[in-house]
Amino acid sequence: FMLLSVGDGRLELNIYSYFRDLGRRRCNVAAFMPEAAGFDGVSDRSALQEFSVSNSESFWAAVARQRLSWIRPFHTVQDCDLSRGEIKWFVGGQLNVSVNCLDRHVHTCPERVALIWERDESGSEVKVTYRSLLEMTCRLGNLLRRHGVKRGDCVTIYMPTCPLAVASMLACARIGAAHNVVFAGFSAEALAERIRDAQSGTVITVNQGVRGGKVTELKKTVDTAVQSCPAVQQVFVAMRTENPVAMTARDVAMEEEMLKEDVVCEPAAMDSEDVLFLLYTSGSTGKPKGLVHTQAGYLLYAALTHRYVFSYHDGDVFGCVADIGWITGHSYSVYGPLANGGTTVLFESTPIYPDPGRYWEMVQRLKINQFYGAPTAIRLLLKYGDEWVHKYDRSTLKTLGSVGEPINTEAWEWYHRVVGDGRCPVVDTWWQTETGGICISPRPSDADAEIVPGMAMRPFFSIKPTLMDTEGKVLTSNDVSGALCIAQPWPGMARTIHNNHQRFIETYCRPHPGYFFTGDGAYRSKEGYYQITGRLDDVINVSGHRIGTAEIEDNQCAAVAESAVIGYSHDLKGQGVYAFVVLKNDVEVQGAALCQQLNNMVSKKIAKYACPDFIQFVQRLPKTRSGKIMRRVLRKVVERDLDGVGDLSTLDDPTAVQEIIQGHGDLCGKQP
Ligand code: 6R9
Repeated sequence: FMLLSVGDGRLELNIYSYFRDLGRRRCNVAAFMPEAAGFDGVSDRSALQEFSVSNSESFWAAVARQRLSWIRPFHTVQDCDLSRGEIKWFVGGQLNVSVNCLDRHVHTCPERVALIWERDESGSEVKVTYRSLLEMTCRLGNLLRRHGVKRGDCVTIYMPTCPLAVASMLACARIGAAHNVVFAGFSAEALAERIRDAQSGTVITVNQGVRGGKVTELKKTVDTAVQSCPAVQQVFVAMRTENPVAMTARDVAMEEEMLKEDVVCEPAAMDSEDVLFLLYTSGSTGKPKGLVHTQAGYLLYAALTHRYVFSYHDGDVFGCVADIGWITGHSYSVYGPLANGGTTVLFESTPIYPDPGRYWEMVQRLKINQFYGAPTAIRLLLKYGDEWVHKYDRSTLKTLGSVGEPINTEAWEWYHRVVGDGRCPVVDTWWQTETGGICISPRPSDADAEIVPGMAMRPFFSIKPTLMDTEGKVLTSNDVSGALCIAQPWPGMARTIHNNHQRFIETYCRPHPGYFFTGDGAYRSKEGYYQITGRLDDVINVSGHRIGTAEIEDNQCAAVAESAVIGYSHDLKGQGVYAFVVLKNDVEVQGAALCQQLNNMVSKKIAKYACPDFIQFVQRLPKTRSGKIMRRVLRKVVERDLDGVGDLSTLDDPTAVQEIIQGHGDLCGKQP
């Protein structure tokens, strides 16, 4: 270099800047992700992305060694066959998830805050350090063990979002039991169905829940549920409020008993592919499916996406406002942040309690750096106006995230401009219970890389999205729409459906052999960015909650002969529920009373959010000659797109449609 610089000044300058840039790029990418230093030919971020896709094994092996703490190293990075639904990662490795989420941080920074519990009662947050969360987890692990919970057992958790719920999840992980968190808004019947399907012998709950200032009787709901779950031997009851509840011989006062336990609990050495948890979600049949996630791959994927999608750094306060009953709460309130040694907020309340400033007052008080929420809440808050946001200091915010459903441009712009003062990148993150963690999101990408409103845009490391046409052929060009598949396995993906591997294969592997089929449709723009267009199956998404139309239709009401439920676009909720109901011959229509009765049934069987917004009584449903209900036709009627109804010649009785159009007009004239 010195020699070259003699004589030709220009050459010196060029060569100097060449080496400087090279050094900087290398340095940058390794500073961004230390593992990258060991990847051949990876000198910038786009090369890193390409490397992760075309050398996914080397990529994940390096990340797994660097970011997880192993009891025994793995000998095989992956052993997968997507066409048979066989997925294994980090084979031969052993680790303990709770050790990865707690002990290793306790060694380096015991007093760091792990959880900030944002209780329903605003301004009464509780901070839990890593040391005390480990202690809580160990006591609980010992308590479960003393009560006979063994490695491989499944524990159902029916609790609001709170530190004891997190400790319960981690205690299961510590002793090698699987957890099955059921959203505390679900009814006794829905809970019972999930307890039975999971073959769970132990339930953990609280005396009462508190949300939006209202008390819910969670223990009573569990009492009702377990009446139809003969396998349940014990129910641990924590006290969320001071009100005593009736206890039976089966019940154990959790906090009291925890105090008697040791604060040290030997962690079980788990195989990478042992089950970490089941989580039920809706599919297109009446029966919810228990997706199974395993230890190492899930944890690693949650941790890496949390770190890179949100640009989470040490010391940041991460505020995911999802309930722990959903996958978002699992991956981004609990496992991702804790694996990264982060500080995570557990949000127990609602966006409008005590008023529509709740989120932003919380951001100010807790100094939140990354805020992760749902479009439905953003749309709701937008309607209350900007003042509720402006009242509070949001200068700590660095990244805003959105998840659960498509975010419309208006909501996106408001989130970006008003909440983030135009300073913070908004990441619209696409993923599913099945994917374990975020798969498509605008970040990570270069700091100045464009972000298009309402688009998830870019695949995460190693994710290879593929669009299929209606014939199942791969669409290779841009500016096309198709069925969204993922072309190669990644560590975070679900491994099976509990007790029903056949359904797993049929739902995700069979539609496009060799690919994982997501059930969503997507558009790939001219630039190659992805935009999710919605479900292709009979699943609707109400305020970010998945419900199968069949689950609602499955209600056994004596007056109903048959029904068809569809989703329609709804201002606030994203999608609303519209039910077409055919009554039995001898039933006299008592419109309002019957509607009330049907609504009660749905909220009893599933949850309140699944109740139809509209119930239209009809004489018959449009069907094909083979007897299949033509939902497409019903959707078009509700969307008032009569031209789009299309060819009705395959219908058994085309006049049914006329009657439905008429009835829809009458109903929607009456109901708002
Ligand atoms: C994480 C979660 C998954 C379904 C998914 C899709 C919809 C999620 C989205 C999105 C558009 C986004 N979805 N994120 N649609 N844009 N950013 O929500 O999991 O409850 O299993 O729902 O939600 O339809 O298939 P889950």
